[in-house]
Amino acid sequence: MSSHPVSFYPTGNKPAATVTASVATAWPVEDVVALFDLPFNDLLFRAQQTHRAHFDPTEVELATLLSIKTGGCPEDCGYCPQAARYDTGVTAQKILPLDTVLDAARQAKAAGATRFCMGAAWREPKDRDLEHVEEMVREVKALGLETCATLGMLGEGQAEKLKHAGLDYYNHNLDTAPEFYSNVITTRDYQNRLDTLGRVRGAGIKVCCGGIVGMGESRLQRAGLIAQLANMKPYPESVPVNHLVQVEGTPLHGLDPLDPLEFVRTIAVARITMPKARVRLSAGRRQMGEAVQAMCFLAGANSIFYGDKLLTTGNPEVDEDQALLAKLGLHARSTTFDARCEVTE
Ligand code: SAM
Ligand code: DTB
Ligand code: SF4
Repeated sequence: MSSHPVSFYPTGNKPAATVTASVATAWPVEDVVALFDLPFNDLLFRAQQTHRAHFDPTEVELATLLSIKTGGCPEDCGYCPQAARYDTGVTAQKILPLDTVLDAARQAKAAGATRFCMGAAWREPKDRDLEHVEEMVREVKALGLETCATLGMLGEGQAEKLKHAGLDYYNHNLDTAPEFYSNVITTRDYQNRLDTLGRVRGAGIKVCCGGIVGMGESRLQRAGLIAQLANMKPYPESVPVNHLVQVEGTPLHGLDPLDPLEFVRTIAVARITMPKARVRLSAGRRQMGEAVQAMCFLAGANSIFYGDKLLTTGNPEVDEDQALLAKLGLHARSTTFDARCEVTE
């Protein structure tokens, strides 16, 4: 059993027989490591079995991202091109006007996306910023898209306002294991992130929470991140697994790249430990190539960011993604109602 404070390991969602006390861990980190250590084929077989028990294995969700407020962020996240303190060539911009956001949302819908995620380079939104975002959420939702926002830490009452505006998902990542966290970020701590996630849950908004791999963490630390996510009660409905996009000027630029098979393993372990979640193959696809992406789908990824840009960095072109999905016999999810993603246990 780990020596972390219990608040990092809330009671989890494994079958009751294996839960022996109210603080029992659904996925002790050593069980997660054991999954990572399986022979590759065994791990992928288990992930496929889990995936097929809960989802149509040929269906992939398409989520389009838009940076509604780019750059100039006061935080020091070591991977992020939008942190003002790093010289990355990203210039700070003001929040986008509503019309620009709605044009992008209409285009995303026309291209086949069902979810639209609005991202802002804030430590936390000010109330007057939030009012703009609430308006965006209301209008994007009215177009018939699922709405998601990622705006940084939320304060008292802010999640409720977003819920009232019609927000379906809030994205706030744990990013990495608690043990590795301070190597990457010092301007906010792990508990701050858990607090925001608690507010999101408390307001009845679905949780989109994942992390980044390839930041120099160990396998044990990758397992630690997955254990954190899987042990939330309930675990997140949506789990973005990002491969670090190395951006010149950020402290994490120049690291040795992660073995792509280790990335595939991370997806498989996320699928097995969070069977009903949408596991999103997120940042880093452009650098990955088709074969690695195909393995990620085999490992249980069933969502991607779709559109030629993430927030500030590139993503595969829409045509390329359409061709890849066709080549693999995958099809885009067509509805915004996802009963299987109602994670209740
Ligand atoms: N500012 C808000 C926050 O940090 O919560 C929202 C936007 S932030 C860019 C959202 C997430 O994008 C981060 O938590 C991180 O997981 C991911 N991200 C940022 N830069 C990345 C990079 N270079 N490679 C991979 N993922 C990245
Ligand atoms: C998430 O987990 N990944 C997305 C989204 N949530 C907001 C962001 C990826 C950002 C990659 C770097 C960039 O484009 O700036
Ligand atoms: Fe700011 Fe978010 Fe980037 Fe961190 S990840 S520097 S909080 S925009």
